Amino acid sequence: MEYLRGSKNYEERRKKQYAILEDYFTEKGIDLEEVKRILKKQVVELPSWAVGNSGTRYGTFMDKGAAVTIWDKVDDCAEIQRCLGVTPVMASHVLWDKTDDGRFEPVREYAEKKGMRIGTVHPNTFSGQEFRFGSICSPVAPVRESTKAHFVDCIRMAREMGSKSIGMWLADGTSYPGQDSLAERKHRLFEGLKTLYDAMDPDMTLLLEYKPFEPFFYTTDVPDWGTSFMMCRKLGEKAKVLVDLGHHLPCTNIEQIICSLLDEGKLGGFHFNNRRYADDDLILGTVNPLEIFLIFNEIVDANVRGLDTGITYMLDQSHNIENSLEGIIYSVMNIQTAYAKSLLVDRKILAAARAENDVVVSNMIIMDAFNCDVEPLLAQLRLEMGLSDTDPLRNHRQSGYAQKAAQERKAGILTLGGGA
Ligand code: PSV
Ligand code: MN
Repeated sequence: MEYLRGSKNYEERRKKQYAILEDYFTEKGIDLEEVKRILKKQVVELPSWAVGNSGTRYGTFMDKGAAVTIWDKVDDCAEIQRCLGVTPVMASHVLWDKTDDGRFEPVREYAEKKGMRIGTVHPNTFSGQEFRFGSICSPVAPVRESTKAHFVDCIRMAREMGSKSIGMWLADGTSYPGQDSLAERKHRLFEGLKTLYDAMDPDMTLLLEYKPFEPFFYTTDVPDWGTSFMMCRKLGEKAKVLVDLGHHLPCTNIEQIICSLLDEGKLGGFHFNNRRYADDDLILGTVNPLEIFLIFNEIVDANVRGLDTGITYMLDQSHNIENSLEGIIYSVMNIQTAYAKSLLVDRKILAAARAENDVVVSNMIIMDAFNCDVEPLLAQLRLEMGLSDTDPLRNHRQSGYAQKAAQERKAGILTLGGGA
């Protein structure tokens, strides 16, 4: 289907709109050159586990040509990068990213050939019979020991792939009161994480994820940002909190969590997804783009205050009814839209309004930026980045990549059941 964005007039209009935007923001003292410079530097890691056929625990709808092997996944991520220019990194999940001989240097070499590198490596502590009562928090000592050995092996894989970060999500928890000693589980948690932390190279970072429930429903061993923060603080400098948007209870104010973690120098990264209900993992920003904008607004605010944020941005999604590559491209576009808008907040006038406790105008200033149409700015950005089309989705659709993959690849399921 040819959407309006395909027409030549639309592109021409965009150029004129960009000139108007530039004029408007220059008058406000906001330099669009600087805004573009920041946007060009942003890097979003693509989840290897999102590009194949994946689904929910109820089933998987198949797309012909979806990635099956790790090599297909690198190819798909390189195609996404060709269209977006800000996604030269593929995050890896050791559960699904396998090589025939267990060696991972070839993955690094293959990725490099494709203009990509490997980002955050995610250990597996949830898929396997041994994890019935947890992994490092399990009351079963041999399971704790084999999980620690797995951690050490994950560091080897990360080294071989040239990755500098480990993304740790523990499925551990209990389902019933009385099932296990919560205090002992907390101690086991720290001991297990310490093994992982100590095995890391000095230039590696541990990103510790939290989640309030699932697959266990009475307690989760790392249920919230406070627990993750506490563990990271005890572990040391190289450990930081990973915020997966889906892992919050309804009404949680995520931007406030972001602000606090940034202020404490402990925000490590994001797993972005749509977050309508827990781990829904759908296209980011399709239901509540305001939330994404407000999160970026806190990041920009921290930067303006001189904090070194150094955040690892990742997607953690699993596309069920939409085509994966298209869902991912659209998600990154939504990230860029939110980031661009947050860079347009008139912070000088906002400070003045706040000084007068003018709550209505303060909010209006924020919303003015949110309501600004940044498409002409992003189109200009993509032109300057040398992308072959200002619309990444159109770029992908017109490339013939999907049709070629459908002809060349064998059909297969990457993940069985359970969305990411
Ligand atoms: C768990 O729900 C999670 O968010 C963790 O990041 C996992 O590693 C990922 O999804 C894939 O299952
Ligand atoms: Mn996640």
